Amino acid sequence: MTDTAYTPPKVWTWEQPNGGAFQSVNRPISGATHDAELPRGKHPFQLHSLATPNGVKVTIMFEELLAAGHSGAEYDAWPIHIGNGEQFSSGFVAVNPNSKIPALIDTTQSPDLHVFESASILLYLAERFGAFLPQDLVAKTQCMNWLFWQMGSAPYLGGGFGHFYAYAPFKMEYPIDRFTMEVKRQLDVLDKHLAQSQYMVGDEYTIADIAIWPWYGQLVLGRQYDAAEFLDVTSYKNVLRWAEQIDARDAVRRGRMVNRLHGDPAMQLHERHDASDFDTKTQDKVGQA
Ligand SMILES: N[C@@H](CCC(=O)N[C@@H](CS)C(=O)NCC(=O)O)C(=O)O
Repeated sequence: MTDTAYTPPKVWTWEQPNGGAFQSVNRPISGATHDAELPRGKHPFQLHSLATPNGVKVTIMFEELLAAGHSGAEYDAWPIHIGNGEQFSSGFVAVNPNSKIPALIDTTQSPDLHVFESASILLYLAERFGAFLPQDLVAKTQCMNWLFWQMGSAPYLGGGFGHFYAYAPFKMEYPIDRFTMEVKRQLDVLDKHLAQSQYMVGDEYTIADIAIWPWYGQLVLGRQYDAAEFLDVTSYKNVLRWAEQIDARDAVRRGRMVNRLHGDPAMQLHERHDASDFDTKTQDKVGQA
């Protein structure tokens, strides 16, 4: 593959490998590639995920629910190694036919209820526990506006900017320019909104914050794509203020640790089955044992 003008053929065909960080994983077809059941723990909720921004939304939500006293939100969190194609196991595909983390099973429903798409999971849990979702029609609608904004916007950040800036086989000016412009516009949207508002919906911390922070909050905190300087993230002062405020929450720190398989060993809790795991089962401690 070269960085020259491309004339598409009449009909596209899949020619492996096509380069990039996910070339061994991505395919143009859906469905299971192999038979494997998902593991199952003892808690009401079984989460199959990874500590990417989409995964972290859900682990933050669970940790926030538990911190707020919703003991019915106890969960087992199992890692899905997406680089090894575990999202294409028969067990995972049965829960999420789209083969993307996060995927959740509510075992308290009969039969088991499968929930996929991170916003659907956040909304499901918020309604189930009556938490982090405003009751009032106006505030709830504002919360939904920003929740859906995140779901529509983040693919430009992750699949667009992040892919071409960090994961593509070589740097290409056109897509990097195109998606940088869009991501900076999105950051400006957030910055103007957060100049007027403590959280995404007034002074109430909601699932809109929980959805947006793992992507845009962590971006301005310099944790995404090694792109903080390139995007001049510190110029978005209101986003930074909001990002630091949410980053300081204990439940957010715990949520970031769950199903994390890379980075600082003290921040990696590969599986989460109990609140005590944060003290005893992080990789720095497991490594010492
Ligand atoms: N819209 C989905 C996106 C989920 C998603 O893209 N998950 C990625 C990790 S962040 C994944 O599982 N990728 C594996 C793959 O593409 O095969 C959601 O919000 O849940």
